[in-house]
Amino acid sequence: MIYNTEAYLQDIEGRLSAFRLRHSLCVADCARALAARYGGDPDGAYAAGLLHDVLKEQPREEALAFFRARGVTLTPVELAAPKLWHAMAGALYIEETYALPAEIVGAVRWHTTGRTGMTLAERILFVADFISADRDYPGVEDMRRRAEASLESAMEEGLRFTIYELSEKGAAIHPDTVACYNEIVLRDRERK
Ligand code: DGI
Ligand code: FE
Ligand code: FE
Repeated sequence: MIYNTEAYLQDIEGRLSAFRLRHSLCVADCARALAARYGGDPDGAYAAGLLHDVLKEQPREEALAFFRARGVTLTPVELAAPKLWHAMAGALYIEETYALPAEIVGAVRWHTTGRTGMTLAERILFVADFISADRDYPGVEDMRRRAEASLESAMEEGLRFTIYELSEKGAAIHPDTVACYNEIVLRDRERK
């Protein structure tokens, strides 16, 4: 697969603020490094990183029209959480626009909630989004150390953090987020 990096860059430059453009470049770099470390496809990881938030700044009405036009129905949890939309819409968009392989489309599709049975490419992007060079939150250093030890360890902590933050705010937790977390902690327990 030959990735048209120039086209992806032009696309995100036209759609994203300077802040999120920089984030996307950092996630792409980080995903490429994780792919090299964990035996993934570095070029694919880089492409997924560049494009993962491509529709993050799409206006809500436009996103809803985008789903409507494709016959996508949102669950009540999804309807209540516009922050989840860019992963769903972004995956459809890059598939339609760039005919990217399923592995890249899946990485973008699941980068926000996670899901059970995540592929290597999906886990790489999920973790890269948490530990990219632009990220600066309390605990990011711990996350980076975990990501060096194993993707699962970083994912578990990231999901715990997300579930904690959302529940603290009284927000709904997407069932895919919960399922992803449960799968990881149950698998850990098996090993102990
Ligand atoms: O797009 P980014 O900001 O780089 O990162 P992201 O795609 O992981 O989005 C993070 C946002 O998504 C954050 O504000 C919390 C929200 N989110 C993640 N998982 C869930 C969620 N919101 C709800 N309601 N439920 C979830 O399970
Ligand atoms: Fe995102
Ligand atoms: Fe992101």
